[in-house]
Amino acid sequence: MALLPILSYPDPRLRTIAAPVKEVNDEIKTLIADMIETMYDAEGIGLAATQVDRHIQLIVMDLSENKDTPMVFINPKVTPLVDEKQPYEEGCLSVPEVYDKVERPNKVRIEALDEHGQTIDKEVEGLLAVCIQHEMDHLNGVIFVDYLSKLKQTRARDKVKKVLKVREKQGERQATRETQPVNA
Ligand code: K1U
Ligand code: ZN
Repeated sequence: MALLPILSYPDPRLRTIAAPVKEVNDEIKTLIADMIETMYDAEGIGLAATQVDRHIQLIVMDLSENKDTPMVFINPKVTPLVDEKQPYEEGCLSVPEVYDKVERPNKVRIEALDEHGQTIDKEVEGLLAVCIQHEMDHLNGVIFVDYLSKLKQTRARDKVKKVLKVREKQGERQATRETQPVNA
């Protein structure tokens, strides 16, 4: 299995519209395993293929406490079941350390295929409903900050730049430590 690099806002590749998956073959199964590993490593509860620069309709999620119940949604269709929208504080692995409230319907129907090609058809609420809508947005080239004001979007760009710089420096320091002899 492999950790995949996650695209960061405002990378234009995050705006790509995902194409349907034609067949759940070995290549897709490897991508699913890699996306699940990448989601756990990044401490996320969801990940869309768009975020790892694969532009196909594939989402992985795990909302369990022990991070041992991954869910896979292939070619998902999400239908709101209520008119009313509720605010929820969202985050995004492509917009690190930025959190803000987005309003979405709190109950939806998910129709999709799982990793075995079996049909999923269920009604969900709460965080699962919020998360699947957030991930569906990724497949359609939409990022949660698009729902925020222009000022907040500018702040989000600046924040992501800063976070990436810090992470780069941390990575360099770590690499230096690893190449130095133990007694140096
Ligand atoms: O798509 C992503 O980037 C994953 C994203 C999913 C998500 C979280 C919260 C609301 C909607 C969608 C994340 O996993 S962000 C990191 C996270 O674990 C988290 C952040 C805020 C609230 C709950 C979880
Ligand atoms: Zn996201």
